[in-house]
Amino acid sequence: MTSKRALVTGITGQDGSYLSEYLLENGYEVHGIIRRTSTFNTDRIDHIYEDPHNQTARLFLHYGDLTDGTTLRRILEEVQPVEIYNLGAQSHVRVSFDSPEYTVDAVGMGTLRLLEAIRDYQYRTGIQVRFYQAGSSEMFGKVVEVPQKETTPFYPRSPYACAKVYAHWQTINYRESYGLFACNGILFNHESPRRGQTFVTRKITHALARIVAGQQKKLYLGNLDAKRDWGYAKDYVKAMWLILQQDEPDDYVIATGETHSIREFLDIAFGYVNLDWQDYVKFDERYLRPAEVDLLIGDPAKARQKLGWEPSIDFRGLVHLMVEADLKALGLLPLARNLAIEDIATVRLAATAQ
Ligand code: NAP
Ligand code: F7E
Repeated sequence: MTSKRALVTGITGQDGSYLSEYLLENGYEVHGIIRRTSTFNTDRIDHIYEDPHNQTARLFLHYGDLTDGTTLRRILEEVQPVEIYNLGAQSHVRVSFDSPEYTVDAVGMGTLRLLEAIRDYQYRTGIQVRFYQAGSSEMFGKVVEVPQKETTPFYPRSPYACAKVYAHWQTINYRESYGLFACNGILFNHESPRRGQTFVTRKITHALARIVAGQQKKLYLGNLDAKRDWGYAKDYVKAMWLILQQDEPDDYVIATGETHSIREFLDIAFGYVNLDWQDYVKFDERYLRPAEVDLLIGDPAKARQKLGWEPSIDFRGLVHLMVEADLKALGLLPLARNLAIEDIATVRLAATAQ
């Protein structure tokens, strides 16, 4: 058994999958907590999963849930990790207004259950466990300072964000009360081709590819004026790891320092295939939130200085990367760029016929 053993909640999510890849590349044994579902939910990690009977296997999965404290304790005892990354969450802000109790249980109480389990485990064994809490820029909500940094006061505007604030302060509380090596990453929006399809960036790029392929005619969206600081998920999981490698536990904002509206995202995405998004995008009020977060822009100065962390890709590059991945998934790359939509359909037919 390697001494570099990590436990990841939310391993089947966007970040969990990239983080697991990164940890495996860096010699870790990775243990992930997955939820039992009636259909498979491991698509994002299937490519790194190996039969546990193989001597070479270094990724192991355990059934559990952040709402089930007994199981979390059992897994902690069994795995004996040196690092825990708490990425599990009902992470959709709009959905948190529909299911506030469940969201707060998984996000807020789930974090407390893990911290309590670690506290007892550390007290009993004397083994130090480093803990990473997946905090969110949503905690800044109705922002009181621009750009937002580690010291900016929180003003959460959704059940999800309120639960993340609770988890943030519990993480600090356990650090100060019991000497846990517990850290908060305050991560601004980060996206990728693995982003869930109900988040706005992926919803756009996925729909765009389907429009180009002739499989969809319209895209229904909510508020296009909100501004977000969007980075690339692969860069952000590296920051999580760096946070746990420091001499002292601390909290860090991870962001690009740039902000863009949904309209700008649409301009670049549809522009990639020479389409005007206004011809396709329609408004649907069901995608509005009872309270919106209008503007987020982070100041990553502390992360740059202390962690040596930098984003590797700019906004335009991120949008292109996501558009290309969705076009590719439908067999529309590299042929789609700079063609009229009628020509793309023809070229695609030709390409699939080859
Ligand atoms: P995601 O794609 O939605 O993944 C969430 C993960 O949590 C999935 O593996 C999901 O499992 C799991 N999960 C949900 N409910 C759970 C429960 N009750 N018990 C155990 N696991 C549960 O989210 P993400 O984008 O990777 O984000 C990772 C973390 O960072 C989340 O905590 C999120 O709130 C936070 N965050 C994300 C961003 C961002 O921009 N992506 C920014 C700041 C913070 P299933 O696959 O079974 O659903
Ligand atoms: O919305 C607007 C929406 O759902 C972004 C999560 O990872 O990042 C994410 O939360 C903006 C909002 O992400 C649609 O109103 C318009 O202003 O992609 P989103 P989010 O709410 O910023 C933070 C940092 C997290 O921590 C969260 O876990 O886009 N918007 N029309 C729309 N949003 C969605 N989802 N769908 C629409 O049709």
